[in-house]
Amino acid sequence: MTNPQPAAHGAITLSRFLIEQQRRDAESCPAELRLLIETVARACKTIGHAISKGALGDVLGALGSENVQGEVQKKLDVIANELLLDANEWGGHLAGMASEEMETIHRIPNRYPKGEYLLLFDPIDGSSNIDVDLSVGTIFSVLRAPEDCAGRDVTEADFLQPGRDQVAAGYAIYGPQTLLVLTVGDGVYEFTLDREVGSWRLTDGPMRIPAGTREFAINMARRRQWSPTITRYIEERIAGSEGPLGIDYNMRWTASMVADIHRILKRGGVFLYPADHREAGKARLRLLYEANPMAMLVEQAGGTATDGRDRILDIPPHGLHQRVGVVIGDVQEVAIASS
Ligand code: FDP
Repeated sequence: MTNPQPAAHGAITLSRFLIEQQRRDAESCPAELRLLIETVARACKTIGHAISKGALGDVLGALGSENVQGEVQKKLDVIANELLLDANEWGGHLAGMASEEMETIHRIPNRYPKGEYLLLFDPIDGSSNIDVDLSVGTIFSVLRAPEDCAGRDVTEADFLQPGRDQVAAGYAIYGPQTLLVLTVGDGVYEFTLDREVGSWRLTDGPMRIPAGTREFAINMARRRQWSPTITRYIEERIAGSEGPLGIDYNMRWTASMVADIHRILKRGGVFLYPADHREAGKARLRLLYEANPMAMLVEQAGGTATDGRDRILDIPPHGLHQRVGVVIGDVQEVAIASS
């Protein structure tokens, strides 16, 4: 298979990329999936536009409500959720959707045709950053609906598939540039939004995580929750050239997983949000629409992802909003930080 070459970067639109991917390998990118991805990408453009208006668009601040996780909902969390639902429910590609912002699944209304895919998303990841003008993003994951879904309503159980069964995953990042990073299981590609013409343009890929980058991302304030393995891993890196490793490391923490993972895809390193080792199951990140899509992207770019022990993509889900510890990025660093 010949992948698009860097020389062509900027000249290839998302539509052309997906059509060419479909021609190369119709199994990884059938027409239905291609159209679904284009719809998600279009919704992300609208979300990015709303975010860029900031105070002028009355989109900042909290709503006074909480989501199913008990977190305060920002206006933009709800706006982005609605935009994704509206954009995707009528196209005929989906059997249902699930989101961080909704307690249960969203079935496709009967007035629209149903498709064979399930879409899961975190409409605004890193929402604590919205009001202070730092990067936030949208994360999405696409699963195939189980075959026996045809002719019946989808249920929550249909969404509880391990991450290795994802057929596509990606994120949009609303930062200095608006980017879309995507995989259909055949490499990871980055598209930059050309704001003047409103078109996504291929700007990087197939992306490979550079090896050997000495950078880690972790919220140090959660130190008391770390397992002995994570504690040792971080302490050795903080000791740097004066410790057993004899090399200095650097730390980055954006409090926006999309931005931290994007940095790792471009520059290397590792991101850790471990589960609380004192309390089984207490973790921050959500498996189905945060950890799984990021794990698929990172694995496709030559990295790896564990929950601190086991491969994320092999975890059998038991709940729509299940949380999981995450250690993700450079293969060697993840191996050392996972016991
Ligand atoms: P947020 O809740 O603000 O949407 O999704 C969870 C997440 O952001 C990640 O994007 C981010 O890495 C993390 O939470 C930030 O956690 P801290 O508040 O502990 O820094």
